[in-house]
Amino acid sequence: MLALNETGDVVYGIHEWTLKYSLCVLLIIALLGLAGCREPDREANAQLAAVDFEPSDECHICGMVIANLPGPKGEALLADGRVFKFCSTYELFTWLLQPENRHLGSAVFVHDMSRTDWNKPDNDHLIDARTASYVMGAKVKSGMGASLASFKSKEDAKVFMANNGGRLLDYKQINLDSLNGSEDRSIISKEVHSHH
Ligand code: CU1
Repeated sequence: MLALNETGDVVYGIHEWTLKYSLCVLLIIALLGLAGCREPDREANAQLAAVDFEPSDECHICGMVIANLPGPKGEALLADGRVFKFCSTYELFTWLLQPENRHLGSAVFVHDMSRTDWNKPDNDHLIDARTASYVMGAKVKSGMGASLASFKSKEDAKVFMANNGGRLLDYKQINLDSLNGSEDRSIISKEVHSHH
């Protein structure tokens, strides 16, 4: 409903304004609704994004500067927003598998070592730890504990294993027994500790 005022300008009738206002309100409600829907997702752990490792980050367990150590790293994100970072996948799992922490990790990330430099794993290659494949006890230098190399693809894990030894595990097969059962643990731990 358009009309001309005395000076000849087009003015909107009240109905146009009401309609536009109503559309705006509807749009805002729709956007709020979408935002509201995302919240339960986050808590249910679907869509948390990996958090970058920073050069000064220290390991939640051993306190060492994570960037100074070779091999894949791990991090656990909690529903309440806390982020725990670890100097090695081994220490991530050691923490994750403690009875009191078992249900805390809302999202867990590790490096895909087929895509990044072993000595300086890159933030761009953090992957969901729960669907990753692992090679335990390979003959490579890692952060604290046994080397537990993580890969997005099982095929890449097998190639790595063929070159470096170790045995293939998936996420669910990693438990405190498999962590403690690695023959290489004592050797590699000594090697890392001797740098102190
Ligand atoms: Cu550590």
